[in-house]
Amino acid sequence: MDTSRRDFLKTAGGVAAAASVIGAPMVLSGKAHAQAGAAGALTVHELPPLRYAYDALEPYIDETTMRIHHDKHHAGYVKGLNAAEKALAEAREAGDYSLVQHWSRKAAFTGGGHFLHSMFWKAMAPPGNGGGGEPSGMLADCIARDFGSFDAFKAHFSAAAQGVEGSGWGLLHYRFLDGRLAVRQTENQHKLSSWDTMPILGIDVWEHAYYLKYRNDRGEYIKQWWNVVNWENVAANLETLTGLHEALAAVHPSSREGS
Ligand code: MN3
Repeated sequence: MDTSRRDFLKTAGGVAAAASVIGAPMVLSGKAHAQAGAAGALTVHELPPLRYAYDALEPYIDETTMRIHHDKHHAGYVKGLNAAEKALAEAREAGDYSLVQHWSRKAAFTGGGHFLHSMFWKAMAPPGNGGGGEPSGMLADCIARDFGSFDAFKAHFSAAAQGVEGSGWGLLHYRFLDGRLAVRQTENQHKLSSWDTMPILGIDVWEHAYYLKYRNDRGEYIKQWWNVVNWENVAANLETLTGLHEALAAVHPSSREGS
């Protein structure tokens, strides 16, 4: 990688690319970053709007579930994350860290929820109009390389999602260590996290994601969800992360030892 590209990735461009994975507001432009650093101002997290109508994923995901899920659950995580970060800022100001464990846990839970839901909405599209089908290009090649076939990947991912104990997510990660894809689970929004990966696709398997339509049949929900997966978005996420690979490997030197 040439120097100019590396510098680009280290500064605003790299942050913009990382933010684009989940469609979060671009809060770290150079200017905003300088202001935040100088004044100690906090990011105000906001609920990202859906890119399609609430009923656009019918018949696979029903309108009522989408309304409650986006407008209530996701909004709640955004509110909770803002509250947690505010409380931690106030703790610093007061020099009182008696509740630091509580608010750190809240920040991880609500921050995980905000991140994963932001990714989730973008990784779905109306069936037959961006949703469903199979991936192509580099994403398809990586899936074939790392799972053997698309069908084998689907089976592995579905089983991981089905097997989440309680509330959580089935996730497809990009791993910075070796540039491979890996299927993982997370419990709640953050537990079982690893530090060498970043998700590019996830299915929410909390009961609030499917119970109104599928009742207790999580397996049927997972089976039907494939009809709304937006592979173009997943491919864009992969492309963004592969573009950041060298910069991220530089941050974590162990990932370079084998290369
Ligand atoms: Mn959810």
